[in-house]
Amino acid sequence: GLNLDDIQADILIGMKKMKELFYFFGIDDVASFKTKLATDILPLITTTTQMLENSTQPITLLNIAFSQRGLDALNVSDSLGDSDFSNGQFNDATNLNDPGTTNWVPEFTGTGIHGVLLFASDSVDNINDAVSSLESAMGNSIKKVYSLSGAARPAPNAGHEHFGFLDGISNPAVNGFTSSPLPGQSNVSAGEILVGEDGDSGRPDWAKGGSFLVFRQLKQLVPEFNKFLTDNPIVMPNLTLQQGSDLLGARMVGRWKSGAPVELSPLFDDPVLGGDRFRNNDFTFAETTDQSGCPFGAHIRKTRPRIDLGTDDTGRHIMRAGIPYGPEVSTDEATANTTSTERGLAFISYQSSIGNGFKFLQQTWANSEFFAHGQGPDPIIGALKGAERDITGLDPTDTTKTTKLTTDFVVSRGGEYFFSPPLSAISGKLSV
Ligand code: N7H
Repeated sequence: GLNLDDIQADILIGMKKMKELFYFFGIDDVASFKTKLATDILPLITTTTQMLENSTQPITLLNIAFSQRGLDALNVSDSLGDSDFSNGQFNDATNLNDPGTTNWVPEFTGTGIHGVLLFASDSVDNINDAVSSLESAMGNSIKKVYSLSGAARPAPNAGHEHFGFLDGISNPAVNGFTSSPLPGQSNVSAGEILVGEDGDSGRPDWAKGGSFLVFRQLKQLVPEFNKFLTDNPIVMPNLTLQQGSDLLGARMVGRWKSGAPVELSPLFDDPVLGGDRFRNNDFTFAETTDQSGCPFGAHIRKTRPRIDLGTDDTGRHIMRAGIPYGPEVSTDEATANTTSTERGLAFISYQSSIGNGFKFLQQTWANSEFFAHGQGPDPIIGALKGAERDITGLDPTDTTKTTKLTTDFVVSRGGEYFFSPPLSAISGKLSV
């Protein structure tokens, strides 16, 4: 079975707290860092076992992950067997169809990021306390290169991402970990998320129970997205203009803001359904050419096609653990329909293979104009290097109609590929 004392907390459960800080660091003094990794960081790392009960969670949760450059700095020469990880995300920007790297956070384009510390807690004060005490313990062995603060949105939008949609609904159930999968949840072998576990092979022994962590800072143009919906309501006799705009947004995502799937509630939101975890994921997609349920191109259909591929056993599952960053839309921004302060999603996914997980979903599914029904790219995250995205199927009254998206409402600001090691590697291989 899985050794839950050895697996970091964020991977299988997610360090779900109101606040999270991503602290990207470089290693300056390797010998000193190795010593302190074992003595000062290891005791603070939150395990999956600890995460299972509120009573065993520390005030501030901590996880750590390393980039390939970080492993190189630590003189770890074993290959983890993942070429995307080894090459780093900056070298993947073109493959991912990012609109160039001028939008990238400069620190993600350089070579200075060796690792990331993930701090999560109920308050920013708690996190700041944990950061300063860790910084003083680490002394000059590391330096901060960049950081990003994430926060759940204020009530009543906690749990919703910045476009307004409930997030964190659909993550896979992991064999040997998830005791009672929810209706409609995918079931994956542990090796689809964790390296060296059932279904995954070819890794060094010390990596078993670890997982590749994909970090992406995804800027969201919220006022622009809202304006697009307002300008392009789906016109149906029984809908007001506002309802028509809401319907377009729901069909782009595949869910209403409450989380209710459009496949089950095609024309109007159903907040009771959206909030019911026993029902809100319990569906598959019907092969209707009229796309009267969920559009072929909707974000959740692109990223998890369910029956579209004939089986859900696709080997293309990720565990998502992101959190919003940036402030709420201001009145000025809403009035001007223009973003002036950056906000978005600090996207995190865990998988045992970046090429089968995040990268496959982004590159082969979301960006593709033809997968799975030839409807164009994903209207939320699909990218064509900044070019116009033409999508059919969003208007249920005429599925041949092309919706032209001249703006990317989600813009990559880059990120990095990391490996989240098991605790036994933190005390062993990485610190000796
Ligand atoms: Fe997505 N959104 O608000 O529109 N996503 N996503 N995502 N996403 C999901 O099911 C969103 C991104 C997946 O199992 C929901 O938990 C936004 C990337 C997958 O049915 C919503 C951004 C990738 C699923 C959003 C973003 C994915 C999923 C429904 C960027 C991978 C589960 C809530 C800013 C490459 C599909 C839920 C399933 C769900 C949104 C990014 C993948 C609301 C705004 C980059 C696999």
